[in-house]
Amino acid sequence: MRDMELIEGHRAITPPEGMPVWDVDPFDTDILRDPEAYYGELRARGPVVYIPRWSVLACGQYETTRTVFSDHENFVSSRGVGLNDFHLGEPWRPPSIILEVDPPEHTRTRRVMSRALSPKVVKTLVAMFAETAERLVEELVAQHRIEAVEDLAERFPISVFPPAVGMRDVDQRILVDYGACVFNAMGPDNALRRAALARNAQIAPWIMAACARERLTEDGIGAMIYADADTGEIAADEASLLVRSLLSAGVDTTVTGIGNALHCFAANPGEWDRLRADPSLVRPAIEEVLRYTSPVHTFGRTAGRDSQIAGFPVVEGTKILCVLGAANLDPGKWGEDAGCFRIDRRPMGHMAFGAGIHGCVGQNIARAEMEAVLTALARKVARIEFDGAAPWRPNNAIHALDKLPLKLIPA
Ligand code: OVM
Repeated sequence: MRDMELIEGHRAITPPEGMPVWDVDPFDTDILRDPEAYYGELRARGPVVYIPRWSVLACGQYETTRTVFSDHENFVSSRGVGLNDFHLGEPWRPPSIILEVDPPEHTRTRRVMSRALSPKVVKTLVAMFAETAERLVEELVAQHRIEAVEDLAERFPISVFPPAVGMRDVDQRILVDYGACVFNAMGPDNALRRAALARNAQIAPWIMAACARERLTEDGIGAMIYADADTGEIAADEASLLVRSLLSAGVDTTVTGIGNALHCFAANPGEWDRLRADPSLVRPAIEEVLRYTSPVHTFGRTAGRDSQIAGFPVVEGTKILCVLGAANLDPGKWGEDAGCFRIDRRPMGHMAFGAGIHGCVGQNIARAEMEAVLTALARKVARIEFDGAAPWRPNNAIHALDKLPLKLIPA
């Protein structure tokens, strides 16, 4: 251990006995822009592979990915879910006290967040979500041609989520960019991560200030979290960090989910017709969007002790990339048409929200946002057509569109 070699701030490992070795950079911008071939090859090479470029393991087959991701006892989050091992170096920001912790620390903060984002709370927001979506979609349909990333995918969550949290002043650019920073920071020290961290120097102070109790309304999700500081369930500085988690994980992800949904339907007009013919398919349609174009494509874990993956030995300190995007397209799980977007698939057990004790705590609110947007669109828009190139935006952990020029054909 004394002369342990580090790479990307984690323990450099030797290839585990018998494990396939793949000389690839999963964070190469070409792969991040168009990952499907990489996903397929990752799954084809085996349940787990060793990637020398970053001295990490990676899995993309559904079963193994799910097993590793939900095994919080062997594969911990407290050492960071990116490539840096928090045991061996300073994290780039004070760690999240819900994402980057293990039980027992995780249990208390998770309980507070679960309550603040419970189905009961989400229910109180759906009318506001629906009205906002109706108004926004009406305006955009009148416009006819839109740049759907900024005009809709970003604008909708920014119009509803920060107000739901209780934020009084909202800045679309800062909030969306902060999410991009957090997710790019999970990757290696590449150009994406460097740019994100440089940008974060300006953003982080704004974000932390926005998390203070006196900046929040008394009736929002943020106030609910602070109320748990009054009872002593958490400390006041923990409340502000949990509000930071809302802003870290709750904006860029839903922006991406909505943008990706629009892309799915522009590319599959027959599925749009089906949704319009039967609006009760909106919920399964959302799950299929999440499976087919998972907003979070890759998330890491660290082996907290010597263990095994798919029968191969894994030493303590090993970083494992769980490629959720690959698992969600695995024909071994979803069948030979895994690569088809079908809104009636009902893809039970998809990995877009993760799995296990760290499974997305905001998934109910995320679904509610997507439902509001798709429902309003299904009522008012007969066809969603591409109106130019729709390139993807490379990010070390998020699979999002950079631009999405669309024509909305009114119903
Ligand atoms: C957090 C956090 C940040 C990014 C993602 C996430 C998907 C959580 O700060 O707690 O979960």
